[in-house]
Amino acid sequence: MDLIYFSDFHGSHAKPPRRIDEDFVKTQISKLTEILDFACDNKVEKILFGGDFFHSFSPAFFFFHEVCKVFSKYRKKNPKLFPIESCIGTASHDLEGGAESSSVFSAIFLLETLEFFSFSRRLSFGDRLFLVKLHAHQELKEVHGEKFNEDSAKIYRFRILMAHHQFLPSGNFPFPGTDTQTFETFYDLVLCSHFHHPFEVKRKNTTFLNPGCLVRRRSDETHKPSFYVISLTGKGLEYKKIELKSGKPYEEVFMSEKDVNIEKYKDFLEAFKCGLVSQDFESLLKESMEYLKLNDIEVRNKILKEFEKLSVSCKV
Ligand SMILES: [Mn+2]
Repeated sequence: MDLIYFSDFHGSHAKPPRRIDEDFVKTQISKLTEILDFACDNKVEKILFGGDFFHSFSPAFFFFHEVCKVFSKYRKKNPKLFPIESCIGTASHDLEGGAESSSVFSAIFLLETLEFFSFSRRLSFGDRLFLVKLHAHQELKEVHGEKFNEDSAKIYRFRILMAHHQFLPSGNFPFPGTDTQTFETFYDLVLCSHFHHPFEVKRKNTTFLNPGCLVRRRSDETHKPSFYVISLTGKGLEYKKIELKSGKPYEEVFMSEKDVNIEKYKDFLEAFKCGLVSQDFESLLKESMEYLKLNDIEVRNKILKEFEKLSVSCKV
């Protein structure tokens, strides 16, 4: 049984400021179709999507329509791939504005009605797979309630948690979240999203996978757009990361680094502000800049300067 996992599509009609695509909508649609083509050509049984399908509360109607056209086409081609199993992540972004008033939320329910997405809390595939979803803004403790007792562990061969949650690869990265090293889990696999940078972490019997965002919107998102193929076989659980053929090299996607300005780091700084408690800022910054492959002294100084302002408001 093969599954596909991808996340953080962040679809939008509007091109992010630093992207240089001629046609950003086309770029995004091509990534969706590449994944769906792969699924059709490789006997994939289910597609799992980690959340953040749209980027904002209000996707433009024409963009929404483009997405529906793609899904309709592939549903005809391979009905078994639908609905796509999804976390409501739509997002951390979309739900923050208030679910009731959000047109994205309405759009998502429309998509669900059309059977493109399923947001059910959990599902099982025979005795092979038990999948639990942690939607955005659900507390981790809610899935702790899903722990397997010995009996259910005997029934289901594979246990997967798909979570639109800020799982982080290590304890010292200055973003707020849950360290994969400290999260007790009974799952074979935790499919992560929300944090847009890819990682693979193995802890005891659990593997944490994050393919990163499928569409790169911010210029610190330097990875190649990828998805995972997860195979559940008689031998066990295997996974493979596949880079999208349509994913262009970083330099062809974003404006050159010469155009760097402090605007680019606004989110980064905000994240810093939230993540800081009492850690040593200088070393955190150094580590983070290395992680984000930033080595521009001028940018570093600008961040430090900005931080001085921020530190006034975030001292605990
Ligand atoms: Mn996201």
